[in-house]
Amino acid sequence: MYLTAQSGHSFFRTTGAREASRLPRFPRAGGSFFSGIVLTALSLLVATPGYAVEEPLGDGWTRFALTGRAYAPAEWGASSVLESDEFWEISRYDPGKTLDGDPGTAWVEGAPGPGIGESIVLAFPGYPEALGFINGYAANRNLFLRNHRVREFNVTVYTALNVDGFATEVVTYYDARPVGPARTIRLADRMDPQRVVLPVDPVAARRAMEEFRASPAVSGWDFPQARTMGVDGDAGMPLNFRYILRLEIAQVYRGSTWEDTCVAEIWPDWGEITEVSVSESMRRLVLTTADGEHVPGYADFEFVLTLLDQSTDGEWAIVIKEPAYPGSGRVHSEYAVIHTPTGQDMTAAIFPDSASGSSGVLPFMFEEEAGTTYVVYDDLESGETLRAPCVSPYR
Ligand SMILES: [Ca+2]
Repeated sequence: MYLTAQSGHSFFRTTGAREASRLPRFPRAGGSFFSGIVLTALSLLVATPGYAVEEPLGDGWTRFALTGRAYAPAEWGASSVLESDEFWEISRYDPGKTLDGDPGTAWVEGAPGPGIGESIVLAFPGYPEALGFINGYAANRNLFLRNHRVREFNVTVYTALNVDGFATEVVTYYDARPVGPARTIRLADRMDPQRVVLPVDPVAARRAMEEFRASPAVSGWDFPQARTMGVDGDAGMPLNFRYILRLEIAQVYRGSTWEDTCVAEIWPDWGEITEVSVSESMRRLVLTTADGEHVPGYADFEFVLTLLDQSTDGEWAIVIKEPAYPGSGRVHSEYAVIHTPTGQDMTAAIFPDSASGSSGVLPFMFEEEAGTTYVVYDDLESGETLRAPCVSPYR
């Protein structure tokens, strides 16, 4: 809608050893003055998906341009991405790969060398107590060791807002102010999941958000987007508030082969989830945290959701999915077991041996025993009532 020229990325970035061996589809920058003009024009027409174009606006404001999808717990972007010169498609190393529930895919920065100073940016509607990480290129041990892993991130927390509609078809823009200076977190050099506490604690972050909302700039509609649009509070335009975490690579564990730093997965630890509910549209699960924030749990826009049960800790939910658009070919109701912090449908992983997949079982409640959550289900073939342990995407 308010399309502005994106800066800060280039199709001609040198993107590490793996990339260097590939034939570029376009001449490199500087090779021809003319091609530079043509490609600059192209870059304005085609927004590159998955980029945080971070733009300082002065007066303490930074603007982020972030991508999202309905079922992800955060919106995302990155300062660079390997193989992002193919701008008509999303790179297989897009930062969104840290939010896909698949440890076999990763964000890979695209700067020369180990990517010190490159950043991944995540925007959350609530403030997580900690972040979960799967470090490195974790598809297998060999790839993990051959690529760099993150040793330290410098983390800056921002309070941010977006005037509803201040976006393109690809990115949403957030005007943000930092909550204090960047502070360092350290990750372990291992492939299995790790939990890292954030340098700004949830109490301080929420207080900063309250102050941000009440500040003269925000409450008086004197922030960059409002000034650009020439609107004030009387226009009745909704504001979307986010906590933005900017994770800048400060140090790496060196890989043996490639000069590429990778992160396979990042997910929010919301702390205690007190309630799982279905949104008014009936397409999403909404989680309520202990602090009363509402954060995304799961969404599938092809289905209407009904909540059957949730685990005591709110980490698991059973939903019935009924086709939202009858006649689209998907006529059967489905039962799904959802891991709510990551928004992942784990049904297939929990019932891998069922002859007809998830349609051969009827999960209906949770049980907890010795710290493990079990889903209780009817096996439609045998008629038995059985239970299976819930399998987290990261264990
Ligand atoms: Ca991944």
